[in-house]
Amino acid sequence: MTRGRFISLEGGEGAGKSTQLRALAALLRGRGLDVVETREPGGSDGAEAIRALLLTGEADRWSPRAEALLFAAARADHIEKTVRPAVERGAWVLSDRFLDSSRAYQGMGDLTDADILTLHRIGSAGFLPDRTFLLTLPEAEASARARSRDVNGADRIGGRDSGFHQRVADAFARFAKQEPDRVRTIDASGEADVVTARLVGALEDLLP
Ligand code: T5A
Repeated sequence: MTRGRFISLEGGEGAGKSTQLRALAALLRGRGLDVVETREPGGSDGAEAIRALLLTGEADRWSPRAEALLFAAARADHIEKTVRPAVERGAWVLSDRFLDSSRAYQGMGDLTDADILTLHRIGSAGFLPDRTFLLTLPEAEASARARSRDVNGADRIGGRDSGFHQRVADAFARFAKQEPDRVRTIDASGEADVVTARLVGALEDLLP
């Protein structure tokens, strides 16, 4: 049996990851592929329970170290229960966020990028996507999109200040530079279907 593929979509708040994930999934299904749509934190029963702990409550509910460990635990469960079995049966798994979000959001303060990669090695044997799309959008446009969606306010992490989110964007850009084969930067501005076409163009080499 042919192994499937694991694709992650990354980027800042409101870049359009969820919108693009749905569109890409529909397109790949149209090409006859078995597609699994998933997300992080979450994507399995255990990881969804951890998601609720991570994204709700007071800003200081978790220390930075506890937060990073919770994300790593959720990811370990998600990979074991959802991602790996699907890829092994030949499915294409599309994940709204994955490891690079932990590297960008949790790996530039009390913990370093190397710390986050160590947690990932321990929790998930270093499992990586076949391709990661980094969706980029000017800050003003992204926060306007996020605001239009989050009518009830941002979640525990999304609500951090603009300096934090700028550091997240810088970290993502560094990963794309360091790993150009895996991480492809996609301009997320413009109409949604135009962005989807950019994604498909950057996936053609992996498609059967
Ligand atoms: N986090 C996550 C960590 O800190 N560490 C980790 O390891 C992980 C995995 C997760 C939070 O957790 C943090 C990061 C986050 O703060 P989340 O629920 O996944 O939170 O939420 P976000 O990533 O913040 O938000 P989304 O993923 O839901 O935003 P998207 O998917 O980027 O944006 P989307 O598609 O919902 O679009 C936003 C709005 O814009 C519109 C949509 O209709 C929607 O209203 N839109 C467009 N409008 C115009 N033109 C386009 N092309 C558009 N595309 C979408």
